[in-house]
Amino acid sequence: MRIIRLSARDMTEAVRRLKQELGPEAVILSTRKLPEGGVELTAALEPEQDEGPCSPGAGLGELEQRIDALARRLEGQLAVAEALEGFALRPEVGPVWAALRAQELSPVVIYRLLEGLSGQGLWARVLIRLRKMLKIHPGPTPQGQGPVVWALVGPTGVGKTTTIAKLAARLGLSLGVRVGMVSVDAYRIAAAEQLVTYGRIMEIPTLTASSPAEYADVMQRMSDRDVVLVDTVGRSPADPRGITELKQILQAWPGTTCHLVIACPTREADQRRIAEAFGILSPHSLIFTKLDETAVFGPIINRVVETGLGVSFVTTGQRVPEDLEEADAGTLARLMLPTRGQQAVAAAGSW
Ligand SMILES: Nc1nc2c(ncn2[C@@H]2O[C@H](COP(=O)(O)OP(=O)(O)O)[C@@H](O)[C@H]2O)c(=O)[nH]1
Ligand SMILES: [Mg+2]
Repeated sequence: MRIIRLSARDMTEAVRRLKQELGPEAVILSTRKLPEGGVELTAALEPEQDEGPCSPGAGLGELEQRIDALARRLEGQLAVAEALEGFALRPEVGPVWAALRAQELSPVVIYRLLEGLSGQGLWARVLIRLRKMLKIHPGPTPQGQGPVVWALVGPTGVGKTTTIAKLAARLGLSLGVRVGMVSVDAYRIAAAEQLVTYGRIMEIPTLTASSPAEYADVMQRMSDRDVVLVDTVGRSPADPRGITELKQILQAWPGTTCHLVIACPTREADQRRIAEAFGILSPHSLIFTKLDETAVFGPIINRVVETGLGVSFVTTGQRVPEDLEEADAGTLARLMLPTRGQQAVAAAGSW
């Protein structure tokens, strides 16, 4: 039996609060007037009616079921909240909201894109806002005093090595920039071979390092270069220790700037985890790869908004050096419009 005692201004309020707290089954044991004014009420409840979801009586299976049910309810409520947000805007905004959601732009971003908009020409105005939101970061350009150092970091298999080869070819072979390449790899020296091979084919000096001291030494030897591109062995975002180790190596040359490589087809929640995990390397820009492998581009702007970083490059295929582009806000913004949005903008003449 559970006993509770509560005081209130008068009896009506005391009974209302008792029902609220213990439900209709509570039994009033006694009441008394308090000397300082108001009443005090003592009530009791039988234990079986008192059992909360986590009481020792509930079996594990039952608990799991209750948690599942709760999770489902929460998910449902979130979906409703999301929809309400959309409809709270103007009705003509609904289809635009839905189309942007299909591109997996986050509700927060969509809300910012559509806030205050109504009437005709919605897509054209959304395009303008998207373009403004899409921050762009310039690529590596020679500064004259010592090399500009770009280290590409990110999970395995996203295209870091390939992107470095494309960049090196673009800068070194087409623009005549003195390029050097460094492969940083604390464990698997074999992974450096891919870059060394590219270096040999393009006749670009390529060195490897697997400790802070080696990295500092190697960078010293690159001091006559305009741009040094640093390849890193991928780290799983689930392995913060590996990322910290990488940070220790890259810190040995303070001029190193990190640039986070994310594969565009990676799902939204995983991309967010990746950006968080690699955040300890304080990246300066974002590079999105494999744009050719997906038709969903919203996560690009989600990352820009969440991280506050600009996009420097995007890659659109496996060919070295062709499939690399400097990021452009207009082009990226248009990618995020669905076909009918693009048609609407084109028809309005504001393409
Ligand atoms: N479709 C497509 N494949 C790419 C692109 N960039 C890289 N790849 C491929 O992705 C795979 C892994 O690339 P790699 O550079 O070794 O990734 P790393 O582990 O991050 O260095 C290779 O097969 C590349 O050819 C791209 O933009 N599009
Ligand atoms: Mg690699």
